[in-house]
Amino acid sequence: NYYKNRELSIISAPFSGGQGKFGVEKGPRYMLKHGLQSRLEELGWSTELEAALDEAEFVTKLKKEKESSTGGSSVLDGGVKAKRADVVGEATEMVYKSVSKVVQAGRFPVTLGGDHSVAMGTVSAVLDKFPEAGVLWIDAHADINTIETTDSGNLHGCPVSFLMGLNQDIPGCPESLKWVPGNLSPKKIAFIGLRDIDAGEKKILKDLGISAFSMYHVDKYGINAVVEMAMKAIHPETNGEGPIMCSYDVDGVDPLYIPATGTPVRGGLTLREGLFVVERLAETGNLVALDVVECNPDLAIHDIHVSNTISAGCAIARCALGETLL
Ligand code: HAR
Ligand code: MN
Ligand code: MN
Ligand code: MN
Repeated sequence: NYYKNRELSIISAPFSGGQGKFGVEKGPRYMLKHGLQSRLEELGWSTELEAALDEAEFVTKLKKEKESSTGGSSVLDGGVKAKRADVVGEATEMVYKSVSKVVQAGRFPVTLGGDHSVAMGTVSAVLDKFPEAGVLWIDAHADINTIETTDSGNLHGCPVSFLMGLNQDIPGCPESLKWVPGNLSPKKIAFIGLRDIDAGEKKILKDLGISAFSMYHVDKYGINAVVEMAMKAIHPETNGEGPIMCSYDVDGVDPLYIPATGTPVRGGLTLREGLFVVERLAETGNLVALDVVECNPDLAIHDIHVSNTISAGCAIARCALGETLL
């Protein structure tokens, strides 16, 4: 157990510029309003709140960028694509600084997104403190497009490629994102829940030999076996033991349970499978950091979709921090 003092910080990362839909910046505020902080306190954690960036300030910035002449265009010098790269670079570096402060102080960082681009900041900060950490990336998507392979140009589809340093030698790579250390080894990440991967991403996963457990594997082996295999994949020498960071995109869970998210894909994890993953991580005592990202209350078409999504997002955090352990 890496946090014997049971101290954590909830870090709000209310940022939406990694994709095109406003509303995902409201995720942290809604989860806090749902009572997340007191529920984590009830689990015996002493908690602090931290804001990596100002929600309103970045909404204004992104709206301005949208109205400007260059705002719509995503093609950069060299023909590569990266929408809103300046703002994404600025926001993710702010997230990096917040999470660094927390993790270096010996506190468990629970980062609430925002879109998944914020993980460039969270994972980089956690690797500084725990260089041997492995990352479990729970998602319908692999988020490993490079600025060359991305079709959409949305940087929330690219954080893993930045974390691995796959963009830094590509001509036209935005200066704003050069702060990312890019030192995540392809051997130190495993994906769970995949079901919507682009052709370019498939090639990267294959070429780099990255462990990826799709919904097919969940059906074939069951979620418990998949989590075991994933932990062993990121810590092969120690039979799965060692620090683990979990970057949890709520779209890994089926939209039946979590509908209010930007890129829902049917055929995902059941809510129980999705919670089991983090319950199992809590049980190991090896979890060192958690992200919960991509809750977008504005995309709900009924009120019940908002509460389902926000309560499930909060449940992911609570289970990761030990709620369901007996
Ligand atoms: N692969 C697509 C793209 O790169 C869709 C990415 C959607 N990403 C997220 N994060 N919701 O997982 O644009
Ligand atoms: Mn996703
Ligand atoms: Mn570098
Ligand atoms: Mn994602």
